[in-house]
Amino acid sequence: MSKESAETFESTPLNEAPPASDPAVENSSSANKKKKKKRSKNNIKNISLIYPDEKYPEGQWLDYNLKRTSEAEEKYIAREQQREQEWNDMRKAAEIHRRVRRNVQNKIKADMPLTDIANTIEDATRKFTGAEDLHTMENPKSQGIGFPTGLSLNSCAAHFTPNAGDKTVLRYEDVLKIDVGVQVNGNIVDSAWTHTFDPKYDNLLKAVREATYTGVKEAGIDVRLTDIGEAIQEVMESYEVEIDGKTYPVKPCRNLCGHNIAPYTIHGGKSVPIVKNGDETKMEEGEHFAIETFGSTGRGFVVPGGECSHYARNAGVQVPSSQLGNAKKLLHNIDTYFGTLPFCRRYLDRLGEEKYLFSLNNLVRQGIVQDYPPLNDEPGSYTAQFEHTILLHPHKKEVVSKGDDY
Ligand code: HZT
Ligand code: MN
Ligand code: MN
Repeated sequence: MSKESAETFESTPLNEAPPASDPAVENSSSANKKKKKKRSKNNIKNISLIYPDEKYPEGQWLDYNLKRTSEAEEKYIAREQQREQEWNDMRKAAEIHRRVRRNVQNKIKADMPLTDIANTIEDATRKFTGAEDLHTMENPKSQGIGFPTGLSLNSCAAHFTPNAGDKTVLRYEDVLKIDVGVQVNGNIVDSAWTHTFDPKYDNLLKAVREATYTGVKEAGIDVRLTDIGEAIQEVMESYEVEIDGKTYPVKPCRNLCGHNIAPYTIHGGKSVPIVKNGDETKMEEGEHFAIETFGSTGRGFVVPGGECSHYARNAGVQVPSSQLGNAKKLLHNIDTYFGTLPFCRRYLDRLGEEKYLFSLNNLVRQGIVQDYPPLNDEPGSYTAQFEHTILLHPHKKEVVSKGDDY
């Protein structure tokens, strides 16, 4: 035994004396010897009587062999720390999301321009994350807006946000989906709700809120995506809504989905259906999912249409700069300020980009950038959405974006 370990051994009090109240102590006193002759000399009895609180002394603690620590153990510890960091980043983004939405919920009024609503949300996100000026940030992608604020009205279910000059004003009769993204180190919280002023839409909102909660309840490690869709569909279709004297069944928008979220990637490759679709792919431990459902008084099917505002760089598509022509500077700015995070035209305007539309369209045509046009159900219909981001921990799931509002 080495000198050091011998010292370690001696400094570790093993076989500590049992508690003073223990009968074993009394037993050893000579005064009691005659009196207690009938009791067992060796005090062998159920050990729980000696340790009534069931807390037993710890053994000797020794460090592992240094070599083993530096290999398997260190890798394990690093991965564990990275997971804790990721979860903490998600909780920071979620806390910001709750504060951003509380702020806009207190300000939203009929007759507000959608541009003002978007700026209220996005300015608050920039302040909370310390991402007010992308030009002076050391790492402009380290935290901030996760994706463009969705402000989709009525039959438009998703992916509308105003472009420059948009004059759309929110009206009392509108059904507005507000979809907000916050990211910290690329960990994106994606959560949305539906705002209405008129109580005539209450059953539509209730159907979709309950459908989303059902998706959250069904989600879990090893759960098949089609089974989540089936449960969502059943709840959604159990509702109807009467609007202006006409009764509508609430239909899921069957070609809209939830999705997993990977770092700096809003769509990680898995889609969570909101109808039974036969996809037997399973959710896995450690994944993050956006659980979102859309209900409609229309067809329950969306088509792309209208002016595009949302875009994102396609991950892994690299193109020689000789092929970029006029789009070279624009792509450089996209890579610098957004990477693979979705962005919108307003964010390019803010960076000082001008007359970029031709270049942007070229990048879309070449597959370097993906466009996400507005998604619309039939004209005159009403669509609603609720969405939460969940984390699949080993033994429980965390609805990280949950608030007291929804
Ligand atoms: C795309 C672009 C964005 C992801 C869902 C969604 C808003 O419809 C697989 C399933 C932001 C998000 C997305 F700018 N989309 N969640 N919140 N939109 S999606 C999709 O394209 S891909 C769903
Ligand atoms: Mn969303
Ligand atoms: Mn989403």
